[in-house]
Amino acid sequence: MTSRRTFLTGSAAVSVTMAAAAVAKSALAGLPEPVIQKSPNTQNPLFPKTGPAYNPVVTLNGWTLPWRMNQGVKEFHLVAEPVVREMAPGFKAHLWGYNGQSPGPTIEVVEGDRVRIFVTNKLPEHTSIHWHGQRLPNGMDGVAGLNQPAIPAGKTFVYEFVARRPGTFMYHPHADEMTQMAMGMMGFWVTHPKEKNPLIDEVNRDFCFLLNSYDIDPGSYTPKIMTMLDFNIWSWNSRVFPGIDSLNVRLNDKVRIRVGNLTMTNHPIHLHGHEFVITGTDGGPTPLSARWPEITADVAVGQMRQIEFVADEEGDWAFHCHKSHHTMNAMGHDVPTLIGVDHRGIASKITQLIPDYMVMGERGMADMAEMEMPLPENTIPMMTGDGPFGSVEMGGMFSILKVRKDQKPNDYKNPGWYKQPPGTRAYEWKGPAPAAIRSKEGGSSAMPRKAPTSETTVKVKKPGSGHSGH
Ligand SMILES: [Cu+2]
Repeated sequence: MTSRRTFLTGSAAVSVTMAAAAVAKSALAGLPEPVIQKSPNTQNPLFPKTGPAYNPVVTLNGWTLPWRMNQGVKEFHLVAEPVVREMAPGFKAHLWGYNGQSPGPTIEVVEGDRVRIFVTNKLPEHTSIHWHGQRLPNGMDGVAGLNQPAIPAGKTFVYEFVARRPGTFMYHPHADEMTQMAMGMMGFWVTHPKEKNPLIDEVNRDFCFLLNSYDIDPGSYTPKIMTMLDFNIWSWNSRVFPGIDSLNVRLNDKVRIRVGNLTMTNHPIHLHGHEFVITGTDGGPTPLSARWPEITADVAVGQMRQIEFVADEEGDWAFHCHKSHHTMNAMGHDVPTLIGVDHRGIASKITQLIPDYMVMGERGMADMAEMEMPLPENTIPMMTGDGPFGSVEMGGMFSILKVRKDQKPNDYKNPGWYKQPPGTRAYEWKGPAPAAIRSKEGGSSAMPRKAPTSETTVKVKKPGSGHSGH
């Protein structure tokens, strides 16, 4: 975490009081110095040093924007600009974002705060910011052309309103929206309740991230901006597994996870090992009578969901989108299903023409995770992530909830792999395998056939049935 100049120096956890005190009164009339983030790693939460205390959120592979107090107003400075985002180790994308990263920093305030946000446009075209879910004066809603003129390239606009209701929100441009969202312009917004709210529980850990998607050809850096539905990179906060940090919590912590969807499709977000309830949406806290246990929360396009649970099962629990192609990375789509196809002969013929040719998919796609196929530079492998027992065969929208007895309160460090107690892991059956009993009875059906028709014969190829493969 570095700042461009000296205002608000130091880490994301910089004391806002101290930073503000270090600035002469006259400087408060000027533009707050923007804080720029260089790291794609999850930053520590930003504890408030003034105003009501709250338990701050942790943005997965992101950070919270420091602010300054100016005569009772919380002032933030967002800079819309081109950024290089490391989406996973070995894979960088040329995106547009805010203050050095995509998504932009999380803005965290308290219900009733008067907020002033300076937005400087360093993009090559005009932009605006819409504050998704906020109650605000019409002229602050950020739809270019409707509520305000667009912010021209090189100019700074000021938004100001009171954060009137607590909850889970986001921000994004409302000018050339398809391009700017396809390029990664978005950010999270959390408004904490001012006082105890019967519908808002206090939690030990409060995580947030945005669902986003890109269309970046293997070997290239810049998203295709005309893609409407056929995206090939499915990310959380512009990171893909194994580049997404784990959610590290202490056993019996009450955990809240806030998710917003700025992709063009829905994402059923699924947690292993626990049940949760949806306690809020971008519309506000969910009434108690409308909460029920779930293990998958579908987050539709433009929606936000906050889920809560007690992390009372130790272990490393998968947490992912349940659309299986969203837990894969950039891939060609035109791959036929080859399961069960016998490649003998064909491969050797093709190899005479294309020396690097590899047979794929004959036994399923799991081989892909192990194969060291030559990939173009700046391409993330399709399925990857080494776990304690081999490849996790996942990419994209996948992470891990790590629940540990000895994780310290407010410690968000990755505790490493879970050590399972002896005798609690699935194991190989080594006894005899009796032959399957097959029924010799003829079946009956609701509409029996009059006479047998000719049968189509399909040969089933089983692993270890003599074909040696490659
Ligand atoms: Cu998904």
